Amino acid sequence: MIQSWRHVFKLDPDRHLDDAALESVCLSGTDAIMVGGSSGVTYDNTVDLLSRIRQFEVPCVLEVSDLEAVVPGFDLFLIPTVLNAGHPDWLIGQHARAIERYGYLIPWDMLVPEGYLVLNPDATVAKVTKAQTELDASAAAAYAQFADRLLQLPIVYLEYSGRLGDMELVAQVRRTLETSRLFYGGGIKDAESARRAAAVCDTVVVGNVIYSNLEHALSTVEAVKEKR
Ligand code: 1GP
Repeated sequence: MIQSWRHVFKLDPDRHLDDAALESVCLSGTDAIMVGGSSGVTYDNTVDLLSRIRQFEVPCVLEVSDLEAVVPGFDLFLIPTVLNAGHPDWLIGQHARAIERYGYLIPWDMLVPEGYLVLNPDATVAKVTKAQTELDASAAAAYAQFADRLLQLPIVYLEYSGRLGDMELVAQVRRTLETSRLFYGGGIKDAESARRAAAVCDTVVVGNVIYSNLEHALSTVEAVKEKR
């Protein structure tokens, strides 16, 4: 499923989106809705958002960030591992604990691992994971190659959440990838920034702007798709 995604909207269960806005996001032509956030994600707000999205046909996946908020009923479950985390908990520790506790319940064939590289030091995810964000393009490419060639992760995710990243770095990382799909997220606020990101990655993830400027958010779908 992820192989065909060019554009994804990421919705945060902890943020409010009224019904009309949610409808326009779900009917926008985006390839999927990813539900996730770095803080304030609970079982209840995740169930609530999923049931609202399920009124529409768009694929809907959960990016798991908190074990207490894993809700059944999504099409896939994306499991982030933060490659440049400052603490092994975010690389593998939480994951191992989850498997130990819930292994018998896990629908393994619905799980897709994502190798995250967190590159904006001001993002909540960088703070939570104590990510080593000071990576130049060749260091980022080395992490990405490790994820691609050795770990064989289907997704490498360059995460600049909250600000537009270094598109040269993104392009360099993409050139090194053999099979992993390159997701880019962070600071896409209009069609122009979406176009720039689309030119250098496989899948563009759009988050914040949905809540600050819906019209601009919707314009990113066509902008990304026209680059194909
Ligand atoms: C966040 O990568 C996504 O996890 C999207 O980033 O919210 O900055 O668009 P923005």
